[in-house]
Amino acid sequence: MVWCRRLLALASAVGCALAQSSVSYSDSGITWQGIFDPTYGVSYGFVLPPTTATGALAQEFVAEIVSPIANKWIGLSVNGQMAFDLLIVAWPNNGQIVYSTRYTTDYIQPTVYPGPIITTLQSSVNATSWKWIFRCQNCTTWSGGSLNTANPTVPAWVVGLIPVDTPSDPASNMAQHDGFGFWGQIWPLAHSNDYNSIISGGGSTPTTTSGAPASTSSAPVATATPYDYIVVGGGPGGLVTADRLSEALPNKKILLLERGGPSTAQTGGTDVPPWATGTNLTRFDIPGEFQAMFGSSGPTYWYCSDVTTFAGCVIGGGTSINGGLYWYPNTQDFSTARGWPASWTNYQSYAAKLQARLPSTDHPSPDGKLYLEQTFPVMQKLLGNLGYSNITLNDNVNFRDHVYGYSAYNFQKGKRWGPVATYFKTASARSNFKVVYNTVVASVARNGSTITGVQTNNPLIGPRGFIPLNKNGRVILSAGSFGTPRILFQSGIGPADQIALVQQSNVAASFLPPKSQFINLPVGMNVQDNPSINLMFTHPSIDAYDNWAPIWSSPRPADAAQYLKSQTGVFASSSPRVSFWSALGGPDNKTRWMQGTVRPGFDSVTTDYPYNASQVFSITLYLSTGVTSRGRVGLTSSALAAGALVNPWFTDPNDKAALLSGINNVISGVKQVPGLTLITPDNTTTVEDYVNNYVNLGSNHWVGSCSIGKVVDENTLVMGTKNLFVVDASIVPSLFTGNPQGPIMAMAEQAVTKILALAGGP
Ligand code: 6FA
Repeated sequence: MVWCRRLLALASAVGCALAQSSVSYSDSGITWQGIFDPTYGVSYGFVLPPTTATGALAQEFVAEIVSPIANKWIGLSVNGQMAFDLLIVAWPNNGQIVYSTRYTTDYIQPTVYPGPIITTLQSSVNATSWKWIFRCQNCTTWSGGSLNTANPTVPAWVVGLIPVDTPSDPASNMAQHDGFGFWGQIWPLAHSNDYNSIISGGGSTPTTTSGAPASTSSAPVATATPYDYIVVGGGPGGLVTADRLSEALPNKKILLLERGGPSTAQTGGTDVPPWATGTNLTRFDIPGEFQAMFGSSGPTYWYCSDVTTFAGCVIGGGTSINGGLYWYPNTQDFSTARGWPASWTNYQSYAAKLQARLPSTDHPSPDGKLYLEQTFPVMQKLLGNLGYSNITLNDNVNFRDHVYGYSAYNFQKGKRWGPVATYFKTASARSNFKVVYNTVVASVARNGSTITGVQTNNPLIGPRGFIPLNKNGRVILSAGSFGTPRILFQSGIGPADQIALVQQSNVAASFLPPKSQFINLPVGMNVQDNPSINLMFTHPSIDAYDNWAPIWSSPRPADAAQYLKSQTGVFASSSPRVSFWSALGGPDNKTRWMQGTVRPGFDSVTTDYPYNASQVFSITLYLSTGVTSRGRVGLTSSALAAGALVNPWFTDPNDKAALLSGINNVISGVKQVPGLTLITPDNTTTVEDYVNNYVNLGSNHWVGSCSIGKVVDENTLVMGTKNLFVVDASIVPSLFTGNPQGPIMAMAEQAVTKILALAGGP
């Protein structure tokens, strides 16, 4: 089995930010330079020989791994890479530690690598944890690589929760790891004049770890800076919130914690496609690289590794990796009919604030021209015949029945723009604002209903990663529809079954408050996501743009050159070109809206027809506002991954019936457009069967897991707490009319205004 392609790309990304750096700590009588990872509860430490060492002694180190027993195997990558790096794997078996050094030249199962000599200096295995202290000789050079201890480097750890195939065999195969991470190892501080004593067994006192390492002396300790507001998560909700807080409260300290790293060049991102080498145009900056986000170009480190659906885990959250479709909110988006409290319906001034900061465009190329627009005239014929009108969609936000127009984006200057180039930029310029990357918030610490701080995996910013609040301070969770519920569960807030899962995790359980302080709220319930169906067509006029396949490594030269020269052309836009809406009746007499998004190319074609792949385009039909189906999100594994527990699509058959009628209506117009052929579904599949058997109905627009009125009150305060707020998609009680990032930012503008106005804050 493979380990993980992501190691390579992440190492370079983390190298820019190094948010979690090693610190000095003591364990077993040895002073280590290393880190504590609270997600899996593991300490990793190193000691180097004195700086005066020469010869063989200069080519070795001593290291330790201290892990909860729940981790079945652990790996270290000395330089943070998968291929051409020295890898060390270890696991407990029958009271002993079994280990080997490994190596690979590709992203496949690493095999045993014979050069290094490992000697166990100390090991212990008990019911709750295991510890391994070892000497690694001939470990600073290997085939094609070396460890340079003169400077800090970025090693990586991996954790496997599934036992290796043959635990007694040091050469055993293992499945892909369940978690991984990087840190900045400050090697120059790892040298020890006691090294000779350590390798001969002196300078250390054998100990047996009891309980999770998080509660032992093995966790590094740093001093804490308290903050007035801690915002967790740098997606659209968090960025608008952090910016407005730092603007309104110049004398208060605002901290933004983001679990991912940089994205666009403005944020320190350096992930530039090969055709743009030498520029600062990263994959996150170039809208036309959107389709390459889905993995055709290799590692996909920008997605949250522990969320079982697509979710962005870099600064900007979803807005840094999404298609950029951007709709201003309309009246029904914030209506009481859609679950909003009456105090929220006056949304227009907040939408206006958003529009002033981040206007939309339906002509994303700065030269004002439209590119790759062949789908527009085809859709004009198809939808025109069906009674649709052509409008400028964001100029007519309340007109959403039988309308179509050019897709609107939040791109500017030919680049992805969104909340990162606006709200985050202004916040970052303020001295009262600080952002820390690569820092996962596991939980909030609380004393009953009062939050006292946040527990992170970053020991550099607080003792064992803990960051306290100032008096009257507040925490705002903006970790998204999956991330925020997980933090709440790990803080003892949510349904009993989810907190019970946290209690089963050694490390996470150690941060829970006493049972008497658990708060039972329907966190994770009431979830919605647009059910969506793709239809694929061909038309002789269409340019399928090679189905976007070469856009990362070998795009069409003229388009690449044009973009590099002036950020104009095809690459100034993501893939969608046309958007449309209509209102649908349902068997239950409720109105549901349907949105359509049209783009050249396709995801997959299933057809008995011969078809010309260079002429394919797709229409995605989503059921939008008015959807009545609901699902549930929560913890999906013992490693506390997050995902859907109950899929939210078509739990009400009336939703399916409504969408089916909308699909049939669009298909009914096909025959009237010369040259237009529906290829998926083809004429061997009925539309009904196609919809019934559709595998992934999701749209990545999840809302509702901390719905306003159910989990948070009308000030977005988590019920039962005094100073914990949520501002992200999770508080949205019902799906918006269009793709959600615009209304989410307008929501955040309103939420932060309410939070600032609420008495009792800092
Ligand atoms: N929405 C649109 O309006 N238009 C689109 O074109 C569109 N396309 C997509 C799309 O193509 C994909 C693949 C995805 C995944 C989403 C799309 N969306 C689109 C939806 C839109 O991006 C989301 O609805 C929107 O970003 C949700 O905003 P939130 O603020 O609620 O949450 P995010 O997930 O964006 O951000 C959460 C942040 O918190 C991330 O930066 C994450 O790294 C961070 N975080 C999570 N857990 C954390 C933790 N424990 N500690 C610290 N940080 C954490």
